[in-house]
Amino acid sequence: MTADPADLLVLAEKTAREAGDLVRDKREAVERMAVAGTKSTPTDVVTESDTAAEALIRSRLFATRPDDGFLGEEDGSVIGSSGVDWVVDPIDGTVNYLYGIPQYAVSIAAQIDGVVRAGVVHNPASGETWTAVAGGGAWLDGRQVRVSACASLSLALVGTGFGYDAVRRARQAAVLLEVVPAVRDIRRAGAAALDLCAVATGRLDAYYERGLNPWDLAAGGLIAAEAGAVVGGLRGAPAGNDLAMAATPGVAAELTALLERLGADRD
Ligand code: LIP
Repeated sequence: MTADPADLLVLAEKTAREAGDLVRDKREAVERMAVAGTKSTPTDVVTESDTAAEALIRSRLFATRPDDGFLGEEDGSVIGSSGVDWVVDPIDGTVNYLYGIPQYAVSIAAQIDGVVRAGVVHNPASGETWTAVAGGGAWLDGRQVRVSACASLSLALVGTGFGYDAVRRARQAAVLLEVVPAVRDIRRAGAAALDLCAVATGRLDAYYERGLNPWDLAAGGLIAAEAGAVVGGLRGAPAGNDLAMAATPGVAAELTALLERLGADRD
């Protein structure tokens, strides 16, 4: 089956909106959302909305494209034969979702032959939807977005996040101690996909985090890059689990050098 990124994006956006309606309605139906289970640590939670949303997304994507591959946060991977692989976080920002904080997203990316070519990040609480196809720019609700013009790290508003493991968090806090005095301020909003979209939209000048999974990063990383952000890791590595950074070009080199000096990509 041929794979046009624009067609993949249409399917991804429709699916993300439907999944977003499901998770939002489920959250609004209860005062307190129950924890259905935990994963890497007792604070790494999953709700029945996470699993229901991922099941819906799988069903919709495979109904249209049965030969594709799939990598989801909650229910593992499916090997495909079409050359298209979907990388999905049904609820990025699950802890925010659990607490009723309206900062969570459905993130769906399409890889063609291993390269992300289309992505959508949809915030069901705000209704905001970011989209991109490779080479086609980044868009928020139909309006093209670009990174900020910040040209000095000391004036940069920088987002970050922390893992679920206490030992990792202690190390991340040690790095943060050195970052805080070097920048305008820090924001920790709790959803990597939305942090990456914030960089794309100029709401953050940069974002970095250690320990992201492919489903946290895939769609938001494309959107940030298509908005003009420098997206990568440290020491010449691509963005990935060791360290993911997205920054407006005016601060990317300064932030990269600082994070490399601090060993932000190491425990
Ligand atoms: C979350 C990320 C966030 C990170 C959290 C968690 P989840 O993903 O979006 O940036 O700081 O620790 O990994 O678990 O909500 O899909």
